[in-house]
Amino acid sequence: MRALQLPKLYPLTDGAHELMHAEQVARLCAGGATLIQLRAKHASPREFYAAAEAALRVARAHGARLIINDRADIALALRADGVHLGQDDLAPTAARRLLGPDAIIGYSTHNLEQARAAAHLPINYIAIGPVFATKTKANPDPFVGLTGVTRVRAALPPTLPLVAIGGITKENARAVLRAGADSVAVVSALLDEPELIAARTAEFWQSLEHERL
Ligand code: 3NM
Repeated sequence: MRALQLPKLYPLTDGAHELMHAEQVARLCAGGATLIQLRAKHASPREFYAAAEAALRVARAHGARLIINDRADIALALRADGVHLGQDDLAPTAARRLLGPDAIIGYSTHNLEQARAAAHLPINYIAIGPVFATKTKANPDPFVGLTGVTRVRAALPPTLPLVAIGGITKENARAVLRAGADSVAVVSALLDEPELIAARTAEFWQSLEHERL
């Protein structure tokens, strides 16, 4: 398992969006995204596979990496760059067995206890969230705030990258990075207006590049 250098901005696609996943990926890549997660909560496995196949083709054409949310089987079948697992998905140890040492495996946690329990799993990054209130996720856990990010960072091995998610915008992202996250995962602040996805992504990047961490 190699150490993963995460980009500071990690966009996710949204299955509820009016644009298809592949088109969301195209616009996110046009704005400079290099690592994207495909998130399709209500798709059937067959729909999910087809959407992921199309999105992966676009990501590869742009030289970006694509992580599949929830489904290690689909990541494996498509030779995607990795999988992002939730607390109720296939366990990270089993996903690692399936996908091998080179796949990126990310793992969602929602509080300090879960993050501590995840620290020594065979994963490439931990996500903590929601940091702030979010409308994107159904039944979100209580938000952890910036202090939650700092506490989780302090409880993890320094070499394990931390992704923060939930309610993150261009305006609050720098504070989240300063609180200890290596990367911010973002849905609505990038995707809310279909015509502005590339521009919003580019502006988000610019706002982070001025940040000296
Ligand atoms: N996971 P937005 S919060 C997909 O807490 C997701 O693990 C979360 O969307 C978690 O950037 C979240 O629009 C939604 O708030 C993120």
